[in-house]
Amino acid sequence: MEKLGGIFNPSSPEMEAMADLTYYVIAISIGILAIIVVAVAYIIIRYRKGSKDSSEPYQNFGDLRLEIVWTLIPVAIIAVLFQLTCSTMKTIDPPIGNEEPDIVVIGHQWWWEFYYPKSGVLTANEMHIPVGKKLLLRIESIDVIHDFWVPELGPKIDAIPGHTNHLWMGASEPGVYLGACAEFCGTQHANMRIRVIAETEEEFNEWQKQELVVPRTPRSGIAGKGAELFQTKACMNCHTIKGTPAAARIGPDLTHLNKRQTIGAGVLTNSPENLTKWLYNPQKYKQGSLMPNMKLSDSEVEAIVAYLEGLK
Ligand code: HEC
Ligand SMILES: [Cu+2]
Repeated sequence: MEKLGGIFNPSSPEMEAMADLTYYVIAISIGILAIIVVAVAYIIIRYRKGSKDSSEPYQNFGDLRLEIVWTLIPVAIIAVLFQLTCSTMKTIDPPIGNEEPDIVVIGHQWWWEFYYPKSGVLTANEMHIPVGKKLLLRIESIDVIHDFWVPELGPKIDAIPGHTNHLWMGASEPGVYLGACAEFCGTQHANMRIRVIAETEEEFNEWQKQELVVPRTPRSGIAGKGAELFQTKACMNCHTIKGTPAAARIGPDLTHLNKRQTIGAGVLTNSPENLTKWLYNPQKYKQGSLMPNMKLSDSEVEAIVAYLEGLK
């Protein structure tokens, strides 16, 4: 089940606090506007030309009591807004300490890397979280400034090279929450999508256990040929597949590629057909992507797809 919606469909305690604050501010502003509109309307009608008493209304200068009142009322309104803002910030702002994060988010042109330091899971573009938990995220960037934003779950937060930011992440309901990079970061900025997959604790633990399994490398058949090609066709210079010499992090970790719903940070759904298309020419689906066209032959693509499809 995919959930669409934005900041007005909050699905985490942090986002609920932010939405509440927005509603309070809007309600107070509408209240002020209503008082002013009514007062102006009354004066316009009461003192209009031709009315029973159209003489100049009474002019009142230097009334200390009135001046105190119209100073205190705005001060009180601002104090209320200030207090509401402070309590919201207390809910949404994570600690600025050296606490170990649950997930490290690393922005790359043009995809996201997710690392779970407590378990060692490394994955891309799709973040699994257990529902109802408050997780600490550390946001980083490897190249330029990106911005991590999943509107239903929390505020935007910049991913800045050489600097770390923190964010609380949690979801009240299971589901797939969509997000995207929210800071222009180059040609494929629009295709730098995020999927947060919130699942029950058991499902999450199962996923995490599967992610930590080192897949067996096929030695024979078409998949075996694919595994060999992966190491000889430069794929290994940019990608990691655990249990093989491929350990680079220029591109997404492919150890459990088959478990992901999309490829290319959301440009294609993950299927053997789409993986084939991607391998023939990633530039056709994500022009400017940092994965070059590898100019593979039909049989090479077929073998590599057979190999990658086996990576569950
Ligand atoms: C120069 C580095 C580089 C080389 C060489 C390279 N890739 Fe990639 N690859 C990337 C990058 C970067 C991405 C992410 C593209 C994006 O989403 O913008 C990627 C994405 C992928 C994806 C999609 C993964 C996902 O989760 O979205 C697959 C599959 C893939 N590469 C397979 C291969 C194979 C197979 C080869 C060898 C034939 C290869 N790559 C060679 C850099 C490289
Ligand atoms: Cu970006």
